[in-house]
Amino acid sequence: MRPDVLTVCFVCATQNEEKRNLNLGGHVGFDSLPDQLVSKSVTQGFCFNILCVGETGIGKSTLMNTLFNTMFENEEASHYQNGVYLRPRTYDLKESNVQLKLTIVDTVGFGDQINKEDSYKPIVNYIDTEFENYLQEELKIKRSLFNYHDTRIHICLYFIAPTGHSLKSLDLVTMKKLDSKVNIIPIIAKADTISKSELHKFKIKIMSELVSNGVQIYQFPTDDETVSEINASMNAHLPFAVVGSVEEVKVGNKTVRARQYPWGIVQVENESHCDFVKLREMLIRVNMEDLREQTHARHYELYRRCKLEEMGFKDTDPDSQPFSLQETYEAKRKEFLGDLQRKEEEMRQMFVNKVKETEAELKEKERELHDKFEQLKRMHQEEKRKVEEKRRDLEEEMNAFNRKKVAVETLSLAQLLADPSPDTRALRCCYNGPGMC
Ligand SMILES: Nc1nc2c(ncn2[C@@H]2O[C@H](COP(=O)(O)OP(=O)(O)OP(=O)(O)O)[C@@H](O)[C@H]2O)c(=O)[nH]1
Ligand SMILES: [Mg+2]
Repeated sequence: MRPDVLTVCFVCATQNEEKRNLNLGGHVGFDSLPDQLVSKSVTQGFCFNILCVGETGIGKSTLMNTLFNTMFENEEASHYQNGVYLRPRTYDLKESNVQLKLTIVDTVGFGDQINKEDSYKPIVNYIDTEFENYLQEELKIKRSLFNYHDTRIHICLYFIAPTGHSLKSLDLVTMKKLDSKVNIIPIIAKADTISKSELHKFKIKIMSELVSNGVQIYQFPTDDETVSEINASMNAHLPFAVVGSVEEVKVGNKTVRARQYPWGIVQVENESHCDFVKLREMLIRVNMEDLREQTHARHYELYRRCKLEEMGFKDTDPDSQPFSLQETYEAKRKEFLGDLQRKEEEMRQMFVNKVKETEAELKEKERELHDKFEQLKRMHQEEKRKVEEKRRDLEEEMNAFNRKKVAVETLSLAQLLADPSPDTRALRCCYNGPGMC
C-alpha cells in the first residue's frame, strides 16, 4: 500500500470510529493468544500478598498454615509490645507447575496496648509504603516492572474475636481506615468457640455494624457469569466463621485436619462445622486474580492519583485542555524556582536586617561604654584634684611645722646660751667647743 493511501485509511478509521466484521479465509493463529498469555504467566510466576490483622493469639498463623496446607514460620508474639509493627515473610510455593511467591504480613502486638488510638497507623503506613515503592518503580526511566517483586497487599484478612457481642471500636476504626486502601475480608476467628445460633446472630450484627459505619468490605465479583452464582451466594455468608488447625485426626477411616475436644471433634474442612472451605475457595481458587486486579485497578490507582495530584500533575488544565507531562513538569519547575528565589530573597533580607540590628546593638553598646569611660575619667580627675589639694595642704602644714621647729630650736639655743648655771655651761662647752666654755 502506498503511504498516502495508508494515511487516508487511518484518517477514515479515526474519524468514523467504525469497525467492520470480516470473515477470515482460513486459520491465522491469533486464537492461541489466551494460551500464549497463560504460558507466559506460568513461566513468570505469580505473587500474592496477604495481610493478617488481628489481636495477638487470635489464630492468624494457624489459619495461614491451614489455608496453604504447610507449616510457615511461627513466632509467637508477646502481649507486652509498646506498639504495633508489621512482620512480612515471603515464601516460594509451587502447586503443579504454577509458582507462587506468597508474602504473609502479620500485625504484631495489635490490640495489646492500653491506648489503642494509633494501632491502625502502622498498618496504613505499611500499605502506603508498598504502593509508594511500586509508584517509584513505575516512575523510573529504566523500570523493570516485569520482574519487580510486587509487595502491594492484595487482601487483608481481618480477624474478629468470637465474642458474640459486637465489633470492638478498634475493629471498626481500623477497618474504616483501611477500606479505601485494601480489599478487606472480615473473618470470625476460632469459630468453634461460639454456638451455632449465636454465630448466626453475630454475623448479622457484624454486617449491620459495618454497613452503618460505612465500612466497605471486599465483595466477590458477580459480573463474570462463570463465577457470579457462587460469588453471589458467598457474599451472603460474609463474614466467614473459620477454624484453623494443623492437627490431623482420624474420623472414621479418613484422616482430617480438626480440633479435638473432650466432647467431640471440629473438622476444619467440614462445611457444617465452619466456613473454612468457603474462605479457601473464595480466596484462592476463585477470586485470587480478582483480588490482584482490584488492588492494582482500584486501590493502587487511587493512591497513585492522589499522589500525582499532590505532586501537581493534572490531566487537564483549567480550560479543560489536555495537560502534557512536559508542561506540568515545566510549570512545577517554574513554580519551584520561583519559590526558591522568593525564599532566597527572604533569607537575604532577613540576613541584612539581622546585620543592621546587630550593628545598632553594637553601636549602642559602644556609646554606653564611651559614656561610662567619660564618667570614670571625670571621677578620676576629681579624685586626682582632691588628692593634689590634700598634698598641697600637707606640704604647707609640713613647711609650717618645719618653720616652727626651727624657731623653737633657735629659741631654745638662745636660752641655753644665756643661762649662767654650771650645768648649762658644760652643755655650752660641748655644744660650741672647748674655747667657748
Ligand atoms: N479454639 C481454637 N483455637 C485456635 C484456633 N486457631 C488457633 N487456635 C489456637 O490459638 C492459639 C494461638 O494461635 P496462633 O495461630 O499462634 O495465633 P496468632 O494470631 O498467630 O498469634 P500471634 O502470632 O502470637 O499473634 C494456639 O494455641 C492455637 O492452637 C481455632 O480456630 N480455634
Ligand atoms: Mg502468629
